[in-house]
Amino acid sequence: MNIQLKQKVQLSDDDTGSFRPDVLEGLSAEPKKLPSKYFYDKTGDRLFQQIMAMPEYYLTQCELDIFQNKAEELVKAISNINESFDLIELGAGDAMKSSYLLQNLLEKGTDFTYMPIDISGNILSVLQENLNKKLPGLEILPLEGEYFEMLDKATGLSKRKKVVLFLGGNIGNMEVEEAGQFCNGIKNRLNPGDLLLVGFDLKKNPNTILAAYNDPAGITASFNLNLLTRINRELDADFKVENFEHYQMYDPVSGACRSFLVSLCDQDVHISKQVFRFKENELVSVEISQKFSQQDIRQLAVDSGFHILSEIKDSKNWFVDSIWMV
Ligand code: AVI
Repeated sequence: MNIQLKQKVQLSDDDTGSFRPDVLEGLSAEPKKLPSKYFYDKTGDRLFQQIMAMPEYYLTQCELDIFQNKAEELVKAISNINESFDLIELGAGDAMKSSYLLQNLLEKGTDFTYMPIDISGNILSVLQENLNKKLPGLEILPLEGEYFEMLDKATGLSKRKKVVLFLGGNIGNMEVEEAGQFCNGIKNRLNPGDLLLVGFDLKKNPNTILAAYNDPAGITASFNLNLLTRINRELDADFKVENFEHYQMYDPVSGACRSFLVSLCDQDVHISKQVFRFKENELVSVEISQKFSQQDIRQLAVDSGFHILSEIKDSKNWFVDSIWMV
């Protein structure tokens, strides 16, 4: 691969490009909402690292169990495509889990380039530094920006087969319909025979799920409230963060686990010369973390134009990495 391609590819427009209109639109809506993709500024990245280390937040450990202890099975499923490929990871974060797969692939002498995509340039720098140390033989091309724009960039860079990873239960941060459109969007950017590996958090004891998003130390609360601090800093707003509180709910029937910020009083907030009125106890929806049954996953795969090749679960059967082919 051309050495220049190993530099980080950046989007030309800055992150605030969509941040401001998204926030203004979300807070003008009824009921109010804010997109969770903006959680991840520098403080948000650090708080999310803390969430992943919490005993209650089982998702990371479950998927890590798959990547640490079932990497052979993952490699076998991926090797189905039988030729050199680009391994593209959407929302790669610090690549903590995927590094086990990368190591296994390197040990088997597989010819591939790792292309981590993330909206956070900060976390991509951490990833690159870690992987350069841990896996010096790895060919890596970080792509900073929105998933589809970077996926288009990645597919434009080479004609090789593609294996796309979407781990960590990130698919759950979309409403069900949106998840279908998203998977279909990936499918439309791939060719027959390409693969998509998606991590799904499975429906389980509702108390286990609720505890993962309602930790007693309040880390998840700080993570969610940090979005208001980010809006204050980047969009010249005057949220009084102490006037809002984190609220979490889980509906075991639909599998929707939702987080809200609750306004603790009647208050006005100014953002870029606009005034937003919040009533006492008014909710701002900030995140969905959808949980899935096996049937939900099968339906999603079929509806978005894939067929399921194999499914690998952790030892508790709480999480599944589902491997789909176009
Ligand atoms: C990134 N995503 C999969 C996390 C989740 O579980 O929905 C984000 C998160 N929000 C609160 N805790 C973790």
